[in-house]
Amino acid sequence: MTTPRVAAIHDMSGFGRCSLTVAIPILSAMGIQCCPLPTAFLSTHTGGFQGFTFLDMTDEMPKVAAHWKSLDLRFQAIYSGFLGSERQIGIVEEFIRTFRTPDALVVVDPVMGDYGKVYQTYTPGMCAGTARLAELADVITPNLTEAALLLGRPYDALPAGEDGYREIVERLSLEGRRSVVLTGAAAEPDLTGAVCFDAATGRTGAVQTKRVPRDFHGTGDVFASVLTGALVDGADLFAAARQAVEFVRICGERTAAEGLPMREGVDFEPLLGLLMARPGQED
Ligand code: PXL
Repeated sequence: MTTPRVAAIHDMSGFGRCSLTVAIPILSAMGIQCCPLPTAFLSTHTGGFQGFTFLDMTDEMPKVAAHWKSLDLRFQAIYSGFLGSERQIGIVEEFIRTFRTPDALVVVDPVMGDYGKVYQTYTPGMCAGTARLAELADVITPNLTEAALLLGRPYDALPAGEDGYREIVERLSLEGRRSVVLTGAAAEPDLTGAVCFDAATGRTGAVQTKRVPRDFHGTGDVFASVLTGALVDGADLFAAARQAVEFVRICGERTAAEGLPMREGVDFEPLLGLLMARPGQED
């Protein structure tokens, strides 16, 4: 069997563990070739650092896509995340239209914000564009902030609790046409995880684990990367979400024990070996 290939369209932040510095090692550990299409190069991510550099890669992206097309490259999945400009929305849409095949999976992580706040570099136009881009996805992985933006509702007015989260994922499914994995969704106070709608079966349900009582930067990227890898590996949506939920929990427990600052992300590198054995795979 040939090694599956994923086109990963995210920024590269040199320090802080998110986006490509998370997606490349995680997908590789899961036995998947990750082909990065960087949207921007930053010295650090934008959450908790001042004075970060930002090199916009917008002009480079169509050239990379054209070269890949000329090589007749095929991808088992296209996985997008943090974008660097409003113009990139159309470029990523075009990339999906060009490289999508009937068997390929399109995962759009509609990265826009967290904890009720939009990220510093995300303009209202980028948020509107992200919602449009997400319409092309087979699977989206919003957190609660991004779900509120996609639904056009105030963050504080979102329905809560498991029933509320079920309502959110069903509303975000575009009448059942796309799968939705809502992250950071706690069905009970001591738990956290995801609430999912699976377009393949029409089933909605919660995938929960013990909550680590601390927040970390970049866990959305760790989650979506494991989820994408597991889906490419043939897991169904709930099994893939279980693997992602458990890996993020284990990373969080280790990082909390070490007392790392939030902005450094989760200390996942020493745990990559677990992805070869896959926690939660038995579900
Ligand atoms: O984890 C999302 C993310 C990705 N990339 C960059 C970010 C953020 C969140 O702040 O700043 C550059």
